[in-house]
Amino acid sequence: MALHPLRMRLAAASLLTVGVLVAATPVGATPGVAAAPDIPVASVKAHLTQFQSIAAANGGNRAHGRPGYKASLDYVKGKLDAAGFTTSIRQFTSGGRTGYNLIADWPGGDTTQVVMAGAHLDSVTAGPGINDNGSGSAAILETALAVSRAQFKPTKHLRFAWWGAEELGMVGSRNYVNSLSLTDRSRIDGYLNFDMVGSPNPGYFVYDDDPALEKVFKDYYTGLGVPTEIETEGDGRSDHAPFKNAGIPVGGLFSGADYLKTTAQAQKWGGTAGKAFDACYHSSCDTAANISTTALDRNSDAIAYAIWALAE
Ligand code: DTR
Ligand code: CA
Ligand code: ZN
Ligand code: ZN
Repeated sequence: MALHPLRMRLAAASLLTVGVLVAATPVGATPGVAAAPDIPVASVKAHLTQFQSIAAANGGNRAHGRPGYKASLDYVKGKLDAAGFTTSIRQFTSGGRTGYNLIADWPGGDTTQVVMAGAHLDSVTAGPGINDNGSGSAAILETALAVSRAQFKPTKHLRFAWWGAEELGMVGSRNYVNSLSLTDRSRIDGYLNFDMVGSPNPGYFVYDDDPALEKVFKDYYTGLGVPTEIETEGDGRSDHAPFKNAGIPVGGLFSGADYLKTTAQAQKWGGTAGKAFDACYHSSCDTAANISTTALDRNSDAIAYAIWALAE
């Protein structure tokens, strides 16, 4: 096994400074700032496989008020509990059916400065909802698990959320925001939303609602050399809207729904011009095959980058 150069430097540094706490800083990194991990896309896809199986075992969907929704929630909660998160299920009612949000807090950090990331976990009734929104749900789940693996100790407090009944009009996220006191709302520094981040004919769209949050994602993509555009496919059409309406800064990523990719977009991003970003949007074919691994990987890594940068 070859020693990683950073580990070699760490080993050398600790030999030279016995009894003194030192940390080697990788070239190009800021001292005292932990680097965000690379999120393993295979692990994100493994969660998608689980969501697909859950839908298959529950009438083909994971929709609000159906058994596939609660099974999805229990799967995510089990992973988070095992990783050391403090989880809570918040119940609400919509259309005569019980809905559930899952909130997961990472212990520690300043709870008057909360960095929050969320994704809706419900599908439409037409299908298993793997891109919409197994993708965002799995990407933030794996980021949360990476926080635990790294035993990340950020200055700010980290909170993750999986929303119910987004497809009925952002019911779960609105219910959550309404449940917060004005003080608790003011403690949320920023809310990041991830709804459709693995579209099969992807675009790379960044929410432009808040300049500071927008910049973090743009910086990540600039580093990758991948151009981005401002998200315009239905502004406010996802769970960031209730937060924004409550005066909380919001940001997020999106890889496109039923709008068609233009020729200019296909030139810069690849894929097929004249075809929808997600031709299986809200359809039974939104399965595990309806995912661009590249988009899912880039967006998952961008989420981790943003969480690390904003929380530190
Ligand atoms: N509301 C989403 C799909 C959607 C459409 N436009 C946007 C823009 C930003 C995020 C998501 C969306 C859904 O069907 O769940
Ligand atoms: Ca990755
Ligand atoms: Zn949808
Ligand atoms: Zn969605």
